[in-house]
Amino acid sequence: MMKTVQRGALIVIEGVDRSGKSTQCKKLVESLISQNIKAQLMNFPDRSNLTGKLINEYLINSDCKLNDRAIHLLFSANRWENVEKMNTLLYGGTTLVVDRYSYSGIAFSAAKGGMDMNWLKQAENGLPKPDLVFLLTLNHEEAAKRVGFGEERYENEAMQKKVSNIFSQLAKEEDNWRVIEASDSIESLQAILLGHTLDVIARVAKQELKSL
Ligand code: DGP
Ligand code: NA
Ligand code: NA
Repeated sequence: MMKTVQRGALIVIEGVDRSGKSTQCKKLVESLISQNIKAQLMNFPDRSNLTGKLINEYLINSDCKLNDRAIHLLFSANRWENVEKMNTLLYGGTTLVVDRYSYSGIAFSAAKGGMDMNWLKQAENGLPKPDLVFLLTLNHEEAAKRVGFGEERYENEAMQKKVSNIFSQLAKEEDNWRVIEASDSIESLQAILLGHTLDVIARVAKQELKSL
């Protein structure tokens, strides 16, 4: 007899720093669990593993010098370190809500310049492909007002504006993306995200995961 796949959905939230991704990810997981849907939060970069510790040092210490391609590959390796865990959870029926993914990898590296887009995407090829990507958009002035902005390496206006433009470009090229204006209240944003997420969970339950 054929085994029926009943997998969870891979949901990613992307956006510039301080756009509210982490809050929305957390709330989305809580909302799903309260409806008896198996769900788990994942966060990239995952600062708890070996590559994550190096990445954390790079982000918090502006004196830390590291070649642009080397750090690009480290961020990518940090996602690869989690691939078995992701597949196990997804095929075990758990929906994953992921705070940043490969698209951050592409956007932040592309914003630095000097690296070919195809080269940047290559490191992500083969990772599980999201069933849905939310892009939270927020103008720089609002993001910069939010608590903690400016503490880490990339949190400056020039970088964030470039990243924001590259995300918008990716949203046009990639499928499964939803662009959401993030200046609304936490609750109204959450309602929109939850609605789309529930649709996708139902739609992909019996589909194979695709790869980037
Ligand atoms: P977060 O903890 O999600 O706020 O991410 C920390 C910072 O690292 C943030 O400025 C975004 C950036 N970042 C996230 N993923 C990647 C990546 O894959 N590559 C690069 N270069 N930067 C990333
Ligand atoms: Na950040
Ligand atoms: Na993250």
